[in-house]
Amino acid sequence: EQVIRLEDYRPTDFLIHEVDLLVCLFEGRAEVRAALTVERRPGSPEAASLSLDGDELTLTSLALDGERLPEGSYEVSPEALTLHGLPASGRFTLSIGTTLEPEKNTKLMGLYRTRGVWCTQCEAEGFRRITYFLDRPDVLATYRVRIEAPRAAAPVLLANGNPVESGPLEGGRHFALWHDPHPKPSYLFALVAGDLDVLKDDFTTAGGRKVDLAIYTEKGLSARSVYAMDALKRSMAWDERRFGREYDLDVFNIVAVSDFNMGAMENKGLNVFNHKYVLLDPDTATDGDYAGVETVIAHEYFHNWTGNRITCRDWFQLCLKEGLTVYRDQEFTADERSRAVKRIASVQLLKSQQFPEDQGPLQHPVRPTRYREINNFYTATVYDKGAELVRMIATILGPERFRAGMDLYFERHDGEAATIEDFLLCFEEAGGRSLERFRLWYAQAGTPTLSVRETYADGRLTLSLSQRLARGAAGTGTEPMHMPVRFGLVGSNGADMEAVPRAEGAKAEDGIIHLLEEKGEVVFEGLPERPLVSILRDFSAPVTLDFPQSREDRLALARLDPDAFGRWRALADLVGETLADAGRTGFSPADAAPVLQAVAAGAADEALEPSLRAQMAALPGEGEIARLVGQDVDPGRVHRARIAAMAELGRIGGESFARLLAEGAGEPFSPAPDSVGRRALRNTILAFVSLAAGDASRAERQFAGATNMTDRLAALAVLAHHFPREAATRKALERFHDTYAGDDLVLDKWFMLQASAAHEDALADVERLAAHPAFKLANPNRARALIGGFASANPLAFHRPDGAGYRFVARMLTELDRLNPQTAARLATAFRSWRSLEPGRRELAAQTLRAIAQGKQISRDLKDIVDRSLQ
Ligand code: B3K
Ligand code: ZN
Repeated sequence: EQVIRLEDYRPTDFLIHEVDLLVCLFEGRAEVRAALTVERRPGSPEAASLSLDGDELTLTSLALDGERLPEGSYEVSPEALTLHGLPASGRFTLSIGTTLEPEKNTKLMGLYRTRGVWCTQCEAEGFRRITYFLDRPDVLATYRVRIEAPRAAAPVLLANGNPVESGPLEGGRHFALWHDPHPKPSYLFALVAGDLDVLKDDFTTAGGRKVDLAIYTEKGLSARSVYAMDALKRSMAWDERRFGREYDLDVFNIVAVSDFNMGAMENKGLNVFNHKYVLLDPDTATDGDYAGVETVIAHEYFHNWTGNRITCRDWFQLCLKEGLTVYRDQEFTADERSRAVKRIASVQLLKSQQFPEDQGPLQHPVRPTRYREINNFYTATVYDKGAELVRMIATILGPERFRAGMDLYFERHDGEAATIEDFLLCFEEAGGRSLERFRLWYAQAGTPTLSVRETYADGRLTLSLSQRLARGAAGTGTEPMHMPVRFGLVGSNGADMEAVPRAEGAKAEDGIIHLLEEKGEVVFEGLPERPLVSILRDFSAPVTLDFPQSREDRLALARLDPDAFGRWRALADLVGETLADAGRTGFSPADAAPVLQAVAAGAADEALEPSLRAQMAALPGEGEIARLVGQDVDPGRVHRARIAAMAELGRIGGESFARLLAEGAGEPFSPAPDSVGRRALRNTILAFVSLAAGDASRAERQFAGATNMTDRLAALAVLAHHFPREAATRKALERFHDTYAGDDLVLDKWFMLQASAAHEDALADVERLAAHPAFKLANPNRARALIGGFASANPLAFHRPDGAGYRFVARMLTELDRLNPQTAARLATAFRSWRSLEPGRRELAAQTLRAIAQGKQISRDLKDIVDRSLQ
């Protein structure tokens, strides 16, 4: 099996300057003719042949400057086209004909058809499924694309860049010609043809360019893209304000499709989206969906500069565009909504998704150095830890110098395919500070532990810090790294104390301790009282914190810290420890009482914005508790501990929770943050109260009376998860199904909700759902709802002690792998923490993984994940 290594990178021997594509679409097939303007790279050997990538391609014609190539001057297979004896200098044109079957393309990479719509997905290596090409991100060309298609099936014809010309052809066909003046790598190519509805708007850039905006959706759905359009316009304005980045084409098009391997794709001027991240209205979408649409719309738009104008030299540099763009979309949401709430949500995601990856067999550095299948590296580590690294640069440099570094990066590398080194150099130059100890974060995998110890006497506080990184599955280095540690010293009056530190082995400035060595010490003198140490504010470094701070201090911080994130962190860490203990030895109401009282107090604290109260109230998920338990995890015990804690919390919240629920009932829907926060708070509490009372009737009433999907689904979740066998639950599920039977996005929620319901018969339910007429394995959203809902969101059932949950998932994945390897591989990561299970389950999970690996037709995608999981 071929391994691609970073150290083997070398530039191509040939350049491709221009791509002229003719794509003729017919029912059942597509004919592609590519005319490539090619030139031998100055200085590259004259004898070098040109080897173009292909994937399942059929060559139909081949010519060099209009002449057919003689036998023997080339070799062709579905995977490669190699040409010998090409001109030593000057430009020449290579014309390549291929024929495709989009209807049979279930991998959803390259050109495929979804609900009658032709569309493409090229990142990372899909363009080679359309034509033979140097399909790598450092080959930048301008594209001219002519699409010809039957007008009835495809009145809308779109490609990258600006529209040039369109018109009728014979036989009911028509054409459109598009030109993209910005040189781009092939992974950003896109084409769409179909019968679509459209929502139009426009945006005028700061520089005065009027941009036509359009969101295309399947027939009858364009009213649901109003919010996405609003998010797009806000994103465009924000990128101008915050980063000085303007849009650079006359049009910006978004197309929403039903069958898509991931969230969305940032193709130049023609973003293609999973319709889940475009279509919304209060009746069919939850507040979480609204947040998802806003984030993904912004993310893909921001890629226009971080990804498209400046792209990646090779796929090892993926975090250069992804980590940076996630950072940018997080900042957008923080600016548009609440900074503290967004930061907490990002940290929760990091801990629940990236930490387990970093701490298990799929561990890899933010910039990997080898891969077998690049599509398996679109991970939480590359995206979310990648964003944390950019955030740390901003923390280390401060906002002005960070912005100067970004400006320099845009100026210096515009139009180029860059590397992490290029990026870091811009910040070293603009920031006037070495990032030598910092750059190790890109190379060293794993979650470091930051240990903090405090001693106080006579107005003198000493903080001793140390860092440690254990070598994990990736086998990378363990050197000390530059860790910015944000902190505050909180007085009993709830205000930060002014304190000037003295530091050794560390530097402290502007509320940040810079730990650069393994150990460091900071001393504060002349303090009026013993402060409460609020450490790692803003989660300023992605670490595991080891700080044996007393429970009293943490409970005080949860009440008093003037930093909202600090309040949440103090409380969340206490809750996490309490539930981890319960997950090891069983839940003890007496032990948990003070912590749960603090949770209830946080939920009821009217000084906090509602979303923050909801975050204070939420308990960590079972996966997160399992991670905190660490070893020999019994997922059944973790589940029972969490349920017991929820019920106990409902009892503790008592009257105050009942009041909160009563107050909000009947509040009209609005997507505004306060309204979202109040719904989140009420729906979090609804589960606690229902469990405490052992009574489904509140949830039943909320389900029946709900005026929006958030409240309806939350109530249904309480019924399905906690009262699975009650007749009312069965009736509610049926009613929900019948109401939304024609709506795929809502039906996905119906599958997901049942797949994730933890109870004795969950597996039988999921097997029944897999045979439901509406279950379609070939649709990634549906597959993720059922298989992902079960394997990743239902630990109790997935980790059944008899291994039947594992075997069910293995069967589904093996079947899915034949249709769509990328989605199968992604879902298989549900096994990634198998080594931390108790011995019985550990052995059963390993057996299952080995059985998948031995499958006869296993794809490279799935095999890569399974092999690495087992290593
Ligand atoms: N760049 C795409 C992801 C492509 C995934 C390819 N397997 C979406 C995004 O991150 O914006
Ligand atoms: Zn991205």
